[in-house]
Amino acid sequence: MAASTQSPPHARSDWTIPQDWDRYTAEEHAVWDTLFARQTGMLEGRVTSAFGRGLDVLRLSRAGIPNFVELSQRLEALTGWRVVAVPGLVPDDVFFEHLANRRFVAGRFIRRPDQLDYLQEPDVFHDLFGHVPLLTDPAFADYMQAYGAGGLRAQQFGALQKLARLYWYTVEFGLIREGGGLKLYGAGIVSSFGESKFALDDPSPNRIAFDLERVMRTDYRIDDYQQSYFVIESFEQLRRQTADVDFAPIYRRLEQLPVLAPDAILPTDKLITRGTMAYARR
Ligand code: HBI
Ligand code: FE
Repeated sequence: MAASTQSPPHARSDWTIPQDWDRYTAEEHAVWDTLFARQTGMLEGRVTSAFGRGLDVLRLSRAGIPNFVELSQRLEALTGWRVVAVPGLVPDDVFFEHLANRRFVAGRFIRRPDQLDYLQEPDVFHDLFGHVPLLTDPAFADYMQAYGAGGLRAQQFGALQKLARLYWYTVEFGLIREGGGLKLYGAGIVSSFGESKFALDDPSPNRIAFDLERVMRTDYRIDDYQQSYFVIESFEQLRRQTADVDFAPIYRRLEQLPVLAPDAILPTDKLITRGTMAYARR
C-alpha cells in the first residue's frame, strides 16, 4: 500500500495532535453550549434511543467543549473506543487505520458564532456530538471498526468510492426504523439543525430500505440535503453485514453495474417514501 501523505509538522506521525483543552476560549465553549441546546431540543422524539443513551452515559452536556481525555475514559470502559484530536480532514488510509483500531478522529476546532448552520470541514461539534454517542452502542461500535478495516482493504481493490458511499448513507446520513416510525442516527443529520427536520419530515427526499450493494452504487451530494435516505432495521444489521465479511466478491459484482444517481429509484427498491424532489428541483 502506498504510504500516505506526511503528517503536518505540528502533528504526530499518525496525524493526531493534543486537544489543548485549556486553550479553548469562553466564546468557543459558548458556541458548543448554543449548538448543544439547540440540537438536543430539535432531536427530541426524532433521534434513535441509542443516541440519547450515549449522551447520558458519556455525560455530554451543555457545559462547554468536552475534554477528549475524560470522554475517552468513559467511552473506552463501554466499548473500547477512544477519541483523538486531528487538525482537520486526514488522508483516507490514516482515517481507516484509526477506526480499525477503535480510535475516532475528531477536529479540535469549533465553528465561529456566525457559522452555526454551515461549515465545510467537520468541527468538534459535528465529530463529538454527531458521531461519538453511537460509539457507546456495541453493534454500531463494531460496525465502525469493521468499516475502518474494510477501508484499508478497499484501497487495495480500488473500491474506495463504493465504501465511502456506504459510510455516507449510514454513518453520516442514515435513518433507522424504530418503534413503528423512522428515527435519525447519521452524524451529518443529527449535528445539523436544518437536516434533522428535513430528513424526517420533508416530502422531497426518497426514503428507501437499506440494501448494502444498492447503497454502494449510489452517488451522493456533499453540498446540500440528501435526495435519498436509506433506512436500516437495526445496528445489528450493519454489524452482521460488515464485520468479518469479505467485500471482494461484492466489489467484483458491482463493477458490472452502473452507478446510480442520488435520486434514482429501482424496481427492486423497498420504498418507504417516494420523494416529490420539490426541494431538490427548486
Ligand atoms: N478525516 N478527520 C477526518 N474525518 C473524516 O470523517 C474523514 C477524514 N478523512 C477521510 C474521510 N473521512 C472519508 O473520506 C472516508 O470515509 C472515505
Ligand atoms: Fe462526520
